[in-house]
Amino acid sequence: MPAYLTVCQQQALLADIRVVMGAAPLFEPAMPRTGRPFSVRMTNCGSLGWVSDKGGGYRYQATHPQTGRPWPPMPGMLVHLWDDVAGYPAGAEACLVNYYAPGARMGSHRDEDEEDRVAPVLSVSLGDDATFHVGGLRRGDPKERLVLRSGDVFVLGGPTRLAYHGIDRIHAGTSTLLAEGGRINLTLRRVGRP
Ligand code: MD3
Ligand code: FE
Repeated sequence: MPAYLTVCQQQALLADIRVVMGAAPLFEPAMPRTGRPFSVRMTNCGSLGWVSDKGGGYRYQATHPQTGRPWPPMPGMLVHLWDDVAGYPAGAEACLVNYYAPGARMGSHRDEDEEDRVAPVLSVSLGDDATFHVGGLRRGDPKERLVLRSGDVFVLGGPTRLAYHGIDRIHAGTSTLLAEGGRINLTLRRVGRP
């Protein structure tokens, strides 16, 4: 849903996310086994958050990996967004906040750490444009590329829910929403089966 959020709504949502990042600072996730750091920094809000590190691998947990505190609550705007567009009877449990500085990227992967694969994943883009790719259920399947812009909301449901996808690059300087530049992506997820 291109330009689903007005600039005013993007600013209000960003203010809420700044509060989240104040309580739950961005951390540097790392690959399982190798410990290689991601170029994307992350935090979460909601009852569960997605984390990854060398020893523990990909997982959802109720607390911040560095502060040990529970994740801050999901802002009301995101609760309402999920209720308006997810078309799912149960609420989102996790909102993963990804911060891409210019130059950061996210390699092709599938979101498969959720027990509930029926609920959609909902993505909100804030800040600089990004080139996004989505393929099929196999890594080698042909990929489609599109640009995600600030205010776009993407609903990943049905067969696309388990498709390979990633972020190829951030187009620095294409938005003034974030004073520091770069891009924030929010993904709202249902983790457990209702
Ligand atoms: C397609 N984030 O956090 S959001 C992720 O822009 C992630 O930060 C990207 O991939 C980002 O896991 C892409 C759009 C998105 C999210 C989930 C999907 C696309 C998807 C699940 C299946 C297929
Ligand atoms: Fe993903």
